[in-house]
Amino acid sequence: MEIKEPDLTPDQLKLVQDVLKKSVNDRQFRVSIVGQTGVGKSSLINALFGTKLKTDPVKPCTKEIEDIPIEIKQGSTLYFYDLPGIGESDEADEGYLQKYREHLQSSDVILWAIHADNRSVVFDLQSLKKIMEGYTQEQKAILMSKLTFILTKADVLHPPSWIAAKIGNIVKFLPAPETNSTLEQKSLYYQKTFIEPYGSLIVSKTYNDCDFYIQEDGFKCDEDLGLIYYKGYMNAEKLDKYQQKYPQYKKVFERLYDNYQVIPCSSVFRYNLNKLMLVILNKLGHEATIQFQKLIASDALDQIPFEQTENLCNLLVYEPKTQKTLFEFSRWLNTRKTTWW
Ligand SMILES: Nc1nc2c(ncn2[C@@H]2O[C@H](COP(=O)(O)OP(=O)(O)OP(=O)(O)O)[C@@H](O)[C@H]2O)c(=O)[nH]1
Ligand SMILES: [Mg+2]
Repeated sequence: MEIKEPDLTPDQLKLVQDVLKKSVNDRQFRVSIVGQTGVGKSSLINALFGTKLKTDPVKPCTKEIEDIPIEIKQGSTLYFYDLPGIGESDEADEGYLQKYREHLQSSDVILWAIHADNRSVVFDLQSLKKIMEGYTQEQKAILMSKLTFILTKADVLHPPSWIAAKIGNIVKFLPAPETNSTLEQKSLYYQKTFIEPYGSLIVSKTYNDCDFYIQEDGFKCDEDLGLIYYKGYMNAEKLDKYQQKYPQYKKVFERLYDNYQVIPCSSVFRYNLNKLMLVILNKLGHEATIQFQKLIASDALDQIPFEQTENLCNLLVYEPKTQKTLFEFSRWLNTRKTTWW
């Protein structure tokens, strides 16, 4: 599906940058999660914040927008919004897309969740287009600048096995190199499909913590608010080029580049949740990064207590002839616990 967006005029660009500025006095940060039904949106919020949003293994579940206020420090709240999943039925989708259209305008960051094991893109692309129907160029640019695509349920990509690294009494899940490479390629594929076509419209921003100043096309600094903007599509080649030319600003380019990343994650394995939260906070701005530092400081989002890992392994070998269970992974793990580790 070829999409060619005309470039923004200087006035339009100024308007987009103004909307993306987050006033330091507006201490309510809003993050919304959207995507097809069943991709694991509610589960992801539960994994991030220990909430108990309803989830369902079979049928569409979230029917109304749920708001989840996360107050880390008094007076500054991070609002997460769980939206109903699209793809339920034509009639339901019409209402949901209308809700998306209204609600996304007031969100600061929008997570668009896609099942990691999916490869058909038409439904999501068409839904994105439907949301933007009737949008002006500036509104499209604002929406695309706020969007981050995520690949959910990354744990379903196997074999080869995922690696559970046991560190003391906690476990961190990592994909085996082959799975990691598949995830990287998938992320690139979705980046090319969903982000690149709108690349010329996207305005990415990050905070200026290093007297950043360069004279290159696409970059602009807002000295009053300490913000750096980049307009356009920052791909891996551009990142590499700028990092080589200005090594002192490596971290700035990295943060800008992160805004265009498609992030694979898993709620079940708690994989990459820390990285996802970091990208969200960076996208929300410096103020949010300071206010909600606690969420990412300890790496706890990616950790699972060792005793809970046995519930995540599901192999049971049964012989119908003898009606015997020959092997059950969780039991095996239990017997090894005392002897192995
Ligand atoms: N393997 C695996 N399953 C997951 C993961 N996250 C969610 N699930 C399962 O996927 C199913 C659907 O999850 P939900 O969180 O209800 O999905 P949703 O996107 O909120 O669905 P709607 O509310 O209908 O839009 C549930 O059975 C979850 O247990 C994950 O990271 N890995
Ligand atoms: Mg849900």
